[in-house]
Amino acid sequence: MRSIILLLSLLAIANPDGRKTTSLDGKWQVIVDPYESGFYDYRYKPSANGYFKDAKPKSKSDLIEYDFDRSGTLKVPGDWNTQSDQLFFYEGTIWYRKSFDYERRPNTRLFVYFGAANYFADVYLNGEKIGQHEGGFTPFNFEITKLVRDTGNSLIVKVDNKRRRDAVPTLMTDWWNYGGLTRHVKLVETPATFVHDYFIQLQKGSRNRVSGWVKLDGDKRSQKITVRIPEAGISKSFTTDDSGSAAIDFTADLKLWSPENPKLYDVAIEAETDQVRDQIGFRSIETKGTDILLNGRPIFLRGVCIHEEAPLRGGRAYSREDALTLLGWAKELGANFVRLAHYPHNEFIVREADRMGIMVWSEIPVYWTILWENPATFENARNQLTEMIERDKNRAAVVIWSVANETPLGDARLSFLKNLISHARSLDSTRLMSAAMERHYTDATTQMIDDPLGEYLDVLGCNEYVGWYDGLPEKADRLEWKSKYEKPLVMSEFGGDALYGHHGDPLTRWTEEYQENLYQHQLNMLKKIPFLRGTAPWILMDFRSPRRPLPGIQDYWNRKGLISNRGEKKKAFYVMQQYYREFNAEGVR
Ligand code: GCB
Repeated sequence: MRSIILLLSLLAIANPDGRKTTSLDGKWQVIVDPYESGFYDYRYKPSANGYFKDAKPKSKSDLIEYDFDRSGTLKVPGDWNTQSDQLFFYEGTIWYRKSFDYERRPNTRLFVYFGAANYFADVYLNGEKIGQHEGGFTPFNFEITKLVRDTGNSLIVKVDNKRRRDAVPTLMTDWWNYGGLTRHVKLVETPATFVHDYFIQLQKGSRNRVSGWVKLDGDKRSQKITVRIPEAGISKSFTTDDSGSAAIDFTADLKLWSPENPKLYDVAIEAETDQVRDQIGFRSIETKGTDILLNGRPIFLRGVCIHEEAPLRGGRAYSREDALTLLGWAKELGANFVRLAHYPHNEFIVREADRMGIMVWSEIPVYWTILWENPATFENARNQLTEMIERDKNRAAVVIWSVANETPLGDARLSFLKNLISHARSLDSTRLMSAAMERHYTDATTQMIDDPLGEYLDVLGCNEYVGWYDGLPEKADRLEWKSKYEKPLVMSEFGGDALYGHHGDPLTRWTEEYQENLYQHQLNMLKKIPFLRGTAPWILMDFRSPRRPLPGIQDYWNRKGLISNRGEKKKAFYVMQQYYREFNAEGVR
């Protein structure tokens, strides 16, 4: 069951007249349920009287074996693993309950919106199931207009983060499986017919033609709508058709968004029954031969990869403050680009990137060895791709959608990814498509990019660990890179682990000196690749990973950060910073 009504990005709604949002953040009562006995009966059949009923004994003889009121609490937003030592390694089900009163205004509709729940959510209001959602990193919502009561509502979410072979991501990843209601939860009250979604961007290849669409949802589908950009003197009206949609198309003289001038315009979408305001930047992004062109001019993506790991405190990042710290460090490094790995990050970081002038690569967790032949796995990946694009399609910062990371060659994988790429293009024809692909040695010193996926991408992405998993750092000096494709390459990962404060000679693993040396040799190699148009070292900050147990060094942290999880900069940070300083303001050497 997919959510039928899309409420867009909640951060878009700056206009409180027509819409009202109420936060459900804070403490929720929780029941930890490793056997899912609040969901299944002893025959492992779905139970009619599960915990979602939020029942209370009606008499002293009644048998009810749970009680939300007397159970513990967890903070929302927030992963459960870092809120309690007992839950640190927990993978399974936790039931969340929030009680609330709500007086809905007349002629309105009410939705409950979740920024993300990792991984699978079953949602109930007042004992009735209102929907379910799969995928841990994208928003979803359900309409509760008819079910909500003025007082005493019980909203219950069963969140299950058990890993599954057929899921996206699958069983094996190199990041922590933080479970829970990891992003904000809100009630959103809209007019009976409301602006359901819009796409307002420059048309591909143009720098002055805005085109897209607006969609209404509700009974009064056919309305006059006006798109206004006051600062640019734009006020254009359109009429939505019987299905509530209108195409929009107009020319405008706009200051274009770029890292040097991340200009955002106030944009208003005014229907007869609803109004939405957003801040939107306009820019073009294209490729020509091996160049990436931003607003028609070649640009080099001076990047860094980021996991959604909270700076300083650890756990899943979810806030604007987290985003400002991470992007602030990226800026200090000299970056004009971030790769948000390996799943869609929270909306704050994308919004802040828009404001700070940092280009974004955004991706879905089609990571390593997904079940390529399973139709349900494909549908799931496709849905996560849809939800990622739906949320962030109006952000100028986002220049690349990526569909996969280090996936193994094969026919089923190729057709899976081809289908994802064409789906993404059908939703958004304006951005560049990429993926971190496979590559191989044709001889001891030649790296060849010839993954058949390259044919379908605009930008080639490649992860390589020369000097870490692949030889010692000086191996990079001997390598030559070749590509079968006349397309730009972004080196989407490279690096090695170092524990901050651990010192030794440049050939001693885990030391800052080893990592520094590795970066020096890497950069010598990268500078020689003629079709290289971007770099995103792995990674900005250390992040938690169950695959990294080495005591005293890793302690379940992947230590490839240029910055430690406590915010300390390692020596390699300054090597990368120096390299980025060699570029001019437009990012070209
Ligand atoms: C990779 C993966 C990334 C890992 C990294 C590593 O190639 O894409 O998710 O964390 O290597 O540290 O091994």
